[in-house]
Amino acid sequence: MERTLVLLKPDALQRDLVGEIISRLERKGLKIVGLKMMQLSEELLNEHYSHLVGRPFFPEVKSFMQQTPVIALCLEGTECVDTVRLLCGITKAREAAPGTIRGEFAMSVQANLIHCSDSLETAKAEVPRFFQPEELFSYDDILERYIYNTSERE
Ligand code: IDP
Ligand code: MG
Repeated sequence: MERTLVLLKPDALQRDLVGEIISRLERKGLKIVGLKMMQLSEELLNEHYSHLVGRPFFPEVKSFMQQTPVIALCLEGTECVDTVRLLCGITKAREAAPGTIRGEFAMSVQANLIHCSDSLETAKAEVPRFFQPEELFSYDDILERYIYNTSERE
């Protein structure tokens, strides 16, 4: 099954939205297979946001992402990369669709509460960037047969 990386950004911690956001992901039916708090280094951010290097706002984004530790999650589910992107909403939070995490709780382009991998290829690079193999868990989800039908579960 697909896995995707989620980061709850410093604004989520400062605004006491960690539980709300994790709860939404959990209730959707996504399986938590990794979860930890970590302080992001300059080096890790340069790699993680390499597509933003050279953009005028990049130094501020990096400083923002280091203001507090972040919560990193690895989620598992059928086609979960796209699903989690849909739940998050677009980057510019004040225009994100109602019902999405950014659309419900944020106004900013920068402080938009959550990061999630943007494609399966990106997720495959991002999950091992943030989690060691022993920090990821496989376990039976007893509700899985109610979350997916048989053909969706491979
Ligand atoms: P995404 O988080 O929706 O995938 P990206 O374009 O990958 O968006 O940008 C990564 C993060 O960089 C954004 O979530 C946001 O925090 C920040 N960012 C992106 N564009 C801007 C901008 O124009 N101004 C300020 N911050 C930005
Ligand atoms: Mg992105």
